[in-house]
Amino acid sequence: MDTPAICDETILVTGGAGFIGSHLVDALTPHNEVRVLDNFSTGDPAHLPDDVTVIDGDVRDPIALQRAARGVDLIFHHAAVVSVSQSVDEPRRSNQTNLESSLLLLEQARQEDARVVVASSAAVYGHPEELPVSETARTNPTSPYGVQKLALDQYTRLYEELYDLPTVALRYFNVYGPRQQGPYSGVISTFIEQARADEPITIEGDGQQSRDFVHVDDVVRANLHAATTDAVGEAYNIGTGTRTTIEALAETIRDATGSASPIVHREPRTGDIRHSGADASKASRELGFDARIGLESGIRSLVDSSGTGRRDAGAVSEPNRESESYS
Ligand code: UD2
Repeated sequence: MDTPAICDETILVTGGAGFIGSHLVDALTPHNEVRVLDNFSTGDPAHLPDDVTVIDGDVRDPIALQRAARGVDLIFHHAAVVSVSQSVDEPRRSNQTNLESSLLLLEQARQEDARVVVASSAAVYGHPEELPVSETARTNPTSPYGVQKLALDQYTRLYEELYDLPTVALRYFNVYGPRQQGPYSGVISTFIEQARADEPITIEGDGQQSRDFVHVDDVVRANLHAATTDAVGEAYNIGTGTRTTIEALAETIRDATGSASPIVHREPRTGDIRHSGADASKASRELGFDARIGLESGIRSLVDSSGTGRRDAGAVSEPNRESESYS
């Protein structure tokens, strides 16, 4: 199915300066009025196009949220504390951002009668009992982050059931692509950085653990399908349906970069999920969404691009920013 076009809408993207959010903003901006609510704790203003309205505020702040959501037709909710380990260290703090503010956002959406698409996660499944994991599998998160995403996912469904609000939750598997940066950026960007620097590529554990890696451009397409589907009030796995071991990933990245890096093993990560892979058939059937970018070509284009995919700072003019600070 072709990717649906979204035109002439007023759209809010929370976390719109972040990794996934900023790619979504790029796709929406040419044909819509797009607002971004971001506190720039991890988001980067250089990722934003010029013709977007930026509200520099925190999603936990009801006033900022109210202003950002006023008159919108559609909300994509990507603002979150994305670090699983941070959620383990500070469960209440991550809960405020990942759950309490999401509830504020759903309430705001109700007032505006706006459709909502939320970023959920494969973290809702914890250690999957079956592979590939389908949406009906047992949910058993192993971190506060996973509990928060599961609660958000369930609230999203409930808002459709109780209040007839059109909502969709997208359960992302391991997303990668340009602009993924910082300490919680994921194994692909870490390995590419290590390979480029000819430093050892560090596999945690035996490398036989596996993941379903999905390119951010596919994730953007999934969001556009979710924004236009009639099959609302549902959660969908967003992955490719193909699992890759971390060892195979390390070799693919070493080959793609032409690096001389040795591949080394260190201690496994405490609590690491052994295998994670999506049954992606529900999204295919009901949303008409199928991932198109295979891992090798995704890595190849990432390696061939100029690095993190950041814009040249000199080439970016300041976006139309409504600057406010919230503590
Ligand atoms: C992903 C998500 C996380 C959450 C979780 C749910 C990312 C970046 N994170 O965590 O938000 O949804 O899934 O289960 O997508 N590894 C190495 N060497 C390194 C770094 C990582 O071997 O230098 C291994 C790591 O031990 C793990 C695998 O690579 O087995 C993937 O790690 P990750 O941090 O990219 O993502 P994951 O699956 O832990």
